[in-house]
Amino acid sequence: MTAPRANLPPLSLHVPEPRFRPGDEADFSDVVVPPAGSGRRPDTAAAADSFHELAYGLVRVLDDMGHAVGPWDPRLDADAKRKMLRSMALTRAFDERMFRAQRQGKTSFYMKSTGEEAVSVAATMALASDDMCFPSYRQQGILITRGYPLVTMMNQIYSNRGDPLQGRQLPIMYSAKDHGFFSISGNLATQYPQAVGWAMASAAKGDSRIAATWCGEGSTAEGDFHSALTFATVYKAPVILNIVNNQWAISSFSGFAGAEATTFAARAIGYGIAGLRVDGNDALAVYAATQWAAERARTNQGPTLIEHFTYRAEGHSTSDDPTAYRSAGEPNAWPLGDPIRRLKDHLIATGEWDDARQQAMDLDLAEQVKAAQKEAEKNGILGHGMHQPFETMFEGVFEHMPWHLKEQSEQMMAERKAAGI
Ligand SMILES: Cc1ncc(C[n+]2csc(CCOP(=O)(O)OP(=O)(O)O)c2C)c(N)n1
Ligand SMILES: [Mg+2]
Repeated sequence: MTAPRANLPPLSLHVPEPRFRPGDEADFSDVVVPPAGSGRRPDTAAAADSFHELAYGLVRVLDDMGHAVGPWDPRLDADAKRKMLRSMALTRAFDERMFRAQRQGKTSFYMKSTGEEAVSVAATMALASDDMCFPSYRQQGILITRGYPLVTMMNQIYSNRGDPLQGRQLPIMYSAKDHGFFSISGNLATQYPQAVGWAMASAAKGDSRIAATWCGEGSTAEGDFHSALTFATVYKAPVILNIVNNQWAISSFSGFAGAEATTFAARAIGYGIAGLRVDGNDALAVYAATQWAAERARTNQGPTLIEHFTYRAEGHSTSDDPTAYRSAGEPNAWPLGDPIRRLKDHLIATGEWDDARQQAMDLDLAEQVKAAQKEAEKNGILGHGMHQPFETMFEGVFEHMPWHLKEQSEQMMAERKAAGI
């Protein structure tokens, strides 16, 4: 090693450090939360470089009194808002039940979306039912909003006889082509280039369907994220690129993906893509932003990148213990509140809902989830025998099974027979 030059300061690296660790008091008073209704809503035909400030602001509709205000208010009727509330509450009830099922040993793994329900549910409501979604593992609200059977979701989680994926995917990594829900992959951010490619194909065929994709803020550090943005901007692909900034990537805080330097929505600017930063716990803002981005995509204005500023209120997965690395006070100190409570308060403030109806709804949803679980468990749970024929492990990859797989499958069956199993 050559000696450093004495007349220059030694170089050093900046290593990000989260602000609060276990035992610290969480204080988010310096997080800038602009008043609801304060940001402008450009025309959907406006050039992407004419509203850069929206990548640094925060689109918000619901104010502290529960009123919907400003140019982004999507002016939904009460029925649509009640459906939105119900789908978010159902997603939470489903998460609660499946989390417990994992703790009871009925499945090996589960991931909740607590606190982030608006990001999947409200966005799905703003899309057409045949638009194609390329989610990460934390947007189960898409399937729930589109009415996918809860029993089938649970069958997948239990990897049982009713699992349409025959136990070959990790629990919660659903795939539902007929519900416009692309197979979830454990490899972070692969869904981004896939969504852009699908959107490009849709346009190349002269179709009218658009694509939407979601990834976590941590996943934006993947190369796939950046190559997807390049393709999206070059070809003006009809795609909505969602970043769910829930502050954490397992135990790594958002600073490791670049959050100390700028916003995630600002990634859009370097690519010449329309960028919006949205209050992800405000279901009406998520709806409005998605509707705006969908209109841009449908009218060939190109892609929109939306950062949903939110907070992962619980652990990363059932394999995680967040008390080991973050302050226990963070979820409560988080300034944007809870998405379900905020929409509920809004509906009550406008006289379209009340506490008694909320309670009845929660009871009804809990019963619905419980009944679905009972049904799914008839098809088997973890550790209670083999739920799929052994040879299925070789099937489903190739349209016609190649000779070497046939050979391996036959060998396995012969060995099992010889061993008397
Ligand atoms: C390519 C790749 N690298 C690492 C992992 C391990 N891993 C799984 S989830 C995760 C954190 C992702 O965080 P984020 O993108 O913020 O999404 P969130 O879990 O917060 O929704 C990591 C590192 C992986 N699955 N794939
Ligand atoms: Mg995250």
